[in-house]
Amino acid sequence: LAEIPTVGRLFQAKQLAPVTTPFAPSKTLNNTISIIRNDITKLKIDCIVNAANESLLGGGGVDGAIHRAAGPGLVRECDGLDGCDTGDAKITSAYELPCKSVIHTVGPIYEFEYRKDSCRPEQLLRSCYRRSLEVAVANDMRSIAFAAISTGVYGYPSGQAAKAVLDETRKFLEMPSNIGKLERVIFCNFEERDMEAYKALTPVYFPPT
Ligand code: AR6
Repeated sequence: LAEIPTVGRLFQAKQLAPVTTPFAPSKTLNNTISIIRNDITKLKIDCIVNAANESLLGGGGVDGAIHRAAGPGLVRECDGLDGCDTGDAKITSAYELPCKSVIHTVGPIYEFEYRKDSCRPEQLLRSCYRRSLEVAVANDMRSIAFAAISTGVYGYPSGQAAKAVLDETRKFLEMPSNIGKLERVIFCNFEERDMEAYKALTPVYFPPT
């Protein structure tokens, strides 16, 4: 974990352009958040969050990469979970992965949910992150890394996703009952466009101190 820099450290090292933000700067919160570009299956932390589908039985993208790296034990355990609703999250062991547990969340299919109600994709994406963080805390996880849920084949625009994710995460970490529970929350991106979105938006939600 010490090798993964937090935004607290990055903001100290770099002079950032002034940001307009309604959020108070917090050294503690900034030392909790990391933005990295990596293969999430390589992270030696407590838990990683998979962008699954409602069946929980595997698929392409990061889901495929996680199942391949974990080995067949993972799909056997997932098979016993009776699927997962969109916006919810369930935890399993990590099998051959270097992390301890995997949290599987199901993000919204952007266009499908948007057609029902334009607010639904954001509500469901926020719910994915909130539920994953709740499940992590309930299972005594101290460090968690998120793949960029829904921004691949499910089509959620990167910038809009990053806004909802950072806002929901800040709110979660600030709740009195959650303070001190998570040592590190890592946003583990794969695509440059997600990195750009997080780099631009993190100082708004976690302003430099
Ligand atoms: N590590 C980190 N991020 C990754 C990795 C990796 N190894 N591989 C891909 N990504 P997606 P979704 C990024 O499509 O949009 C599956 O078939 C990827 O570049 O994996 O939520 C499921 O079974 C993108 O930025 O998930 C579902 O059916 C992000 O992970 C469906 O896809 C999410 O892209 C879920 O779609």
